[in-house]
Amino acid sequence: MKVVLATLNAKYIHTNLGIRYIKAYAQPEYDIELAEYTIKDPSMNIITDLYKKKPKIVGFSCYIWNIEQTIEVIQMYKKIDPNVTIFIGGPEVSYDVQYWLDRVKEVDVVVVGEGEITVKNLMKAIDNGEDFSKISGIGYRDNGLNIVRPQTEKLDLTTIPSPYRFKEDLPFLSKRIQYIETSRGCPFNCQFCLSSIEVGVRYFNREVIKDDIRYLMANGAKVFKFVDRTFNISRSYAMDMFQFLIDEHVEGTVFQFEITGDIMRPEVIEFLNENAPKGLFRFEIGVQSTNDATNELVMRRQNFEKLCRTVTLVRDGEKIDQHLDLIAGLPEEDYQSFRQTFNDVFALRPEELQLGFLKMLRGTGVRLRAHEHDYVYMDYAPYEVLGNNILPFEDIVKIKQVEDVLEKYWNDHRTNNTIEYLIENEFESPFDFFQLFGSYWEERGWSRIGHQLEDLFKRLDEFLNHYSIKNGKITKDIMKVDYYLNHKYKPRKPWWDDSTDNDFSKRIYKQILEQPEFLSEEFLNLNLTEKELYKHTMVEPISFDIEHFLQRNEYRTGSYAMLVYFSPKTLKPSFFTLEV
Ligand code: B12
Ligand code: SF4
Repeated sequence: MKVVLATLNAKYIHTNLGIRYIKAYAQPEYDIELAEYTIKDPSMNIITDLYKKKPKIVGFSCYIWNIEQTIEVIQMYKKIDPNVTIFIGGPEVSYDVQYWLDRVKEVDVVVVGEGEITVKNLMKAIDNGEDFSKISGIGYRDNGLNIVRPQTEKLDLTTIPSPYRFKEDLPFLSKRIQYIETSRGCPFNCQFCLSSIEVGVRYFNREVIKDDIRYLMANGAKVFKFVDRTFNISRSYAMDMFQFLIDEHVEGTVFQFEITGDIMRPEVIEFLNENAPKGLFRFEIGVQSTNDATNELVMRRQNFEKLCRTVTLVRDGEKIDQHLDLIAGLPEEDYQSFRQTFNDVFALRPEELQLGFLKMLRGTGVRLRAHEHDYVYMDYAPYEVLGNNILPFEDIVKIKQVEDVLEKYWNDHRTNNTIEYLIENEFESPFDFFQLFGSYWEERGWSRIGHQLEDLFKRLDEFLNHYSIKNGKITKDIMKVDYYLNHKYKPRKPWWDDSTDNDFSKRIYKQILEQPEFLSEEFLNLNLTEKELYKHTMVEPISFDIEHFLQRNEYRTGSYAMLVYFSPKTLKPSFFTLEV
């Protein structure tokens, strides 16, 4: 009996852990074949590939990112092989089972929740020619009636076999993300999240997981993401795992975690700041909203003060990158309140800040009570919110404009110094800067065209000219610093008047060669020959002392030259000042 479990991942780098667990659990009685595609693959290619495998049963793993295309694939596939039995499972179809049975007639069984035990039971039943009436955790049709049987058995995660040891995965371990689960379930009740529905938290066997991680690292895996709903619920469990990863990690590996910021103990972070190698860990912290009324409505208990303490400690430790998430469109969070949330969180200067828009996931409290806040949202996945009683669609569109420039300018860290200056000196708040810039960006039609890195500077400059900021000169110069932090060459079309730049740099180079003592000791220690000076440095006029700025974060204005040295070894720039 040939069984194939298929899925469409969001991108090639992702893998599907769910179908691997189901395969591992079905062995040795059943040997399931896995087939992974991506949502970019044409449905025709997917059905052609599946057809070649000649399965008797095909199971599809369904999530918000693949459901609509999966349905298309299922409907096409059933036409070419009407005798195949089709199961669907996964978080997207574990709720509203009646709806899926009614909508996708080509599907024979919908599996509800955890799939390991259920899929094995289904295969046994099919193998023995039995009907499905004794199997729990499924929805199916019987004489035209939809039957939905709730799940009764919970899997013992401490004895579950490893999903990481399949030979066919070996060639891909270094190229794809390895998802690791050390627990299932979440003790919190956030009403927009599917994980709030499952009751209780169950743990896997820690030592087995450690062995799996050792095996994966030894076979080339580099990027690991722990999919635990909140990794740090148990302090001792988290500490034990952190210690293991610090002790045994292979150079170049990265481990990402979803962390609940406010329950993280300071001593855990102090431990990580002291012991973790830089870049080994990356934290994702969902802040979502700082509005207390909103958090209360979605039953999210969050102590923002404690969360700030965690984020600040992590940031100051400079060991761990942090990614903070916000959700726009939550109940009672209007545009002004979201602006406040954004500013509260931006004040923490996370390396990455992501704006998401509320998705009314099937099964969640916000969806069940959508009428209480007059929600309108997309009928099909991703069920994104289009408005509610206090956030009209126009405001959602405006916030999307913020998201666009935030990604390009802040999250990519191309203009950090410029943004810091602008929000401190020119705009009322960080949100206002991103909003005004985002709206201008859209007006100019830039969201529809591609751009090179250099263009980002030109576009920011164009916006700032349009906005007539007070300190245009200094801002242009800070942009120069940001530019040379990432580029070795002068921009093709500079955003400043460069008509006298050539004469200026000739004069400065002459001065450097004749009187090097006017430069700092650090520069003199480089011992550059004349040839090296021309080859590895750039000179630009600048209206503030760049060394002073980099050391003290203060702008001492005047007439200066900025000398940038690009080390051929480290490829990193160093900045020097010359008063002119
Ligand atoms: C990895 C991940 C991603 C990856 C995608 C990975 C991939 N394969 O392509 C990325 C980062 C891209 C992602 C993005 C998003 N995600 Co996500 N993501 C996850 C995460 C963290 C892990 C999934 C996992 O491996 N779990 C562990 C496995 C073992 O559990 P499982 O997948 O549920 O599988 C079990 C059962 O569902 C079932 N099952 C699964 N497949 C099948 C198949 C068959 C045939 C059967 C019978 C049973 C079955 O059995 C499995 C074993 O018990 C989950 C949260 C979580 N911890 O589960 C969220 C989650 C799946 N994501 C979610 C959401 C909302 C999103 C986003 C919309 C968030 C956003 N930014 O707005 C985006 C959408 C992206 C897009 N392009 O549209 C929701 C799911 C909503 C849904 N209905 O699908 C989850 C559950 C988070 C949550 N708590 O709300 N995500
Ligand atoms: S948002 Fe996070 S903390 Fe809240 S229920 Fe979901 S996983 Fe748990």
